[in-house]
Amino acid sequence: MDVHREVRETAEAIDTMETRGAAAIADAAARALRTQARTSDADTPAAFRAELRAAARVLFDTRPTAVSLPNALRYVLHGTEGGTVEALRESVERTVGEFCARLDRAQADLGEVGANRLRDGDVVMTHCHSTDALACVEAAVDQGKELEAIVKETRPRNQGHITAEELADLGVAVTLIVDSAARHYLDEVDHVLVGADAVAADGSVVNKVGTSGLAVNARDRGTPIMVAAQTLKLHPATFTGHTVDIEMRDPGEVIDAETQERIGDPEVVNPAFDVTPPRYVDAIVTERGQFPPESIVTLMRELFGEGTTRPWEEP
Ligand code: RI2
Repeated sequence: MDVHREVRETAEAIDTMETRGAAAIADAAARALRTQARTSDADTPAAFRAELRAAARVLFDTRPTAVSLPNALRYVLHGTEGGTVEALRESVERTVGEFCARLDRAQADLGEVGANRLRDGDVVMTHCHSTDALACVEAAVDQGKELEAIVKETRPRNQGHITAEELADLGVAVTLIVDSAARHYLDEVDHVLVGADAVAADGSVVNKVGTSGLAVNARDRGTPIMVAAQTLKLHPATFTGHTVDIEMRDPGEVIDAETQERIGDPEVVNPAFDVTPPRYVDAIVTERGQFPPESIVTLMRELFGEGTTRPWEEP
């Protein structure tokens, strides 16, 4: 099957995490499908659709946990209609345009909702790098609130560094800590603020590994934990009992081969995500308002109906 070079490059960039973050992955995947459609020389509608599906498969096979990826691919594939190749091509163009615009709007709306939870002078603790979480801080700063942040570096890839830089650009005073210092500083924190790669129907939050331990510690210290997650992160298949696959990444991200060998060649495992049970989460902030985790299922029913075939579309 003729999958365009740019689709393979996008897949490679997602796989190697050059393109990362659930929202950015969804945006890149939708745009890659548009490139496939624009450049397709399929001569029948069936061949065109088959090409699009093949491209979607290449993108889908990159990272298993962030549900924004399959949600984006389904949105484009289901939105593609027409009886001729030209009509189908135009339909992909329109659907991808709508999708990307909706992503941007959703994040801005979510930011406004999340900002209402943040007061002037608050200190937030972050884990990893989430554009949804940063949208809340940005909206709060735009409202004139002064915030401070304690930023966990987030081993093994130190994505907290990206958060530190972006928060500093927003004028937020940043303190960077190693992950294991989080509990030590939780007493000084008003909110733990994280993103999500997937939210299950029972309100469990799948996010960068270390989130669940942070949430348990925060609960113990009485620090509220807010999760910023556009509805694109809601996982429709969890309605029917499916669990979310946790991506295992290369041990080389944790330790270099030489050091590994020197310390007795232990087995090294590198799960990218973990699952935070709903009882450790205070609020899930979406572009449709904020929800206690236990009631996210109501929003999912409203958005998806009982079915799982057409996720992330308006009812
Ligand atoms: P936004 C990231 O995963 C982090 O776990 C982050 O919390 C989540 O995606 C959501 O990111 P990774 O792709 O969509 O860095 O909020 O493994 O940007």
